[in-house]
Amino acid sequence: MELVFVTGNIDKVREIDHLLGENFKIKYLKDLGFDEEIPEIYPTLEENASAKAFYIYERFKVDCFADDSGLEVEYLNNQPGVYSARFAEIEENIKFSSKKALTEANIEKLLSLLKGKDFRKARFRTVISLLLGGEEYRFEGAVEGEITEEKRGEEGFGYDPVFVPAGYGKTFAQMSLDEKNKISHRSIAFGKLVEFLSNRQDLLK
Ligand code: ITT
Repeated sequence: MELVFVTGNIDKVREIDHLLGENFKIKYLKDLGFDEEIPEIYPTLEENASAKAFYIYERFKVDCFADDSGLEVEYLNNQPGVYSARFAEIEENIKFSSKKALTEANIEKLLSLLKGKDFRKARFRTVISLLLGGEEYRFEGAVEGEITEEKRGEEGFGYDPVFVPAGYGKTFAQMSLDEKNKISHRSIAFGKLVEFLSNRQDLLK
């Protein structure tokens, strides 16, 4: 059973491949000979995940799934959301030369917008859109927490140094990957996808 993961990120493919086991063969965009950037232009994670999946379905007529993730901060009306990856670039007209510099700037912008605020609730959210025979199924994972006042920890990526999941006294960046994966938005969403696929093999070609 073949499924295409609409991503250019081989690490994400390995992770899901491992979770799904041998009954499924996961391909990714490179396997289709596709290396264009699919535009992520919509204001919600749901729309972006769907748009990416439909883009590949229309083009190749293959069963596929796509994901989109972001950080939603309640005080900021759930921003940066879909703009999480490039938060420091939007409305600023700046381009950062490296991913590391952009991540630093994203965090600085977030901390300065929340400076002096007590209300710091936030969540990481992942949405997956799965298309089987052109029919869409959606899965979501979220982890609630709070934004710290300063960075803590060296592990992980993105906003991990400033996010403390509810019920934990440390940031995602102070956790091992295994520890983070037990509770993360992405693993919750992918867990739901894996459970669905394992129970509904009849839907797959
Ligand atoms: P793709 O190429 O797969 O789109 P991406 O880096 O855009 O990779 P996501 O869509 O999963 O990754 O996430 C968008 C941004 O949200 C990401 O660049 C981070 O800034 C932030 N983010 C998502 N998940 C995160 C996590 O687990 N820890 C920290 N930041 C995260």
